[in-house]
Amino acid sequence: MAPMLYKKDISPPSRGVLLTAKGLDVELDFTDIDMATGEHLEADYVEKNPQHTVPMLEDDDLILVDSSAIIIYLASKYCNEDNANMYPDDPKLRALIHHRLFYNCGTLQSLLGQIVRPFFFEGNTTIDEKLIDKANDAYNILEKFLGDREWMVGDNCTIADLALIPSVTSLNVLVPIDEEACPKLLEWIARVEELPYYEANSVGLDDFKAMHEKALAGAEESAE
Ligand SMILES: N[C@@H](CCC(=O)N[C@@H](CS)C(=O)NCC(=O)O)C(=O)O
Repeated sequence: MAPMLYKKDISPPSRGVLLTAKGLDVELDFTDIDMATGEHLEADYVEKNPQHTVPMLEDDDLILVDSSAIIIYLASKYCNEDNANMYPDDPKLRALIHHRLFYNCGTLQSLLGQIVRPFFFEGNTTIDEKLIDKANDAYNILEKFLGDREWMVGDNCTIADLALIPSVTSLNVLVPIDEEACPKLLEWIARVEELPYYEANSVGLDDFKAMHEKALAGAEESAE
């Protein structure tokens, strides 16, 4: 039986797992969890995942929460000789990949959460200046992670790129990346968009953009 991924496409961490599964050619089954109707808070879901988040992976007796942990598990289990460079054996490259995943979880996802909550759910479409500064700071850091390379770690696309792209492209909807300050970051986004399985991010990103537009329209309406 294929592992079951509980996810929602609009959720950036869910998209990181979807991209990784596609990139590694892993077959998954899917259950959509509708957070708008509180499915993530229902007793049977919370029983499995006390953190009540998506994504969550169920693979036989393993229940795994947090996109970074899921992405590393899929890469550890399913990397083969055809895609070994997505999660290289070299301990130093692996350490850098893990670092980018931790940066995604600790900084980018946390920042997105702080901006998204008031924006999408409380009708407050003015983003706090401090959060805008933090987003620009994060873009500058990512620009430096890239350096003169095309990918976030090493010489090819790895799971680090697949984990980061949903957060970066979603944050870019809310706080646009400054072209002059971060040209390499924008080139990296364009490079990832060329991956044959990029749709695993773009479908949910379109939902995210639609929700952003709806929040802006709602705020305009209530101002009239
Ligand atoms: N670090 C976690 C973040 C997961 C997360 O916060 N997911 C959000 C959706 S994007 C969620 O499920 N929120 C519902 C809740 O926290 O109750 C991961 O990478 O999986």
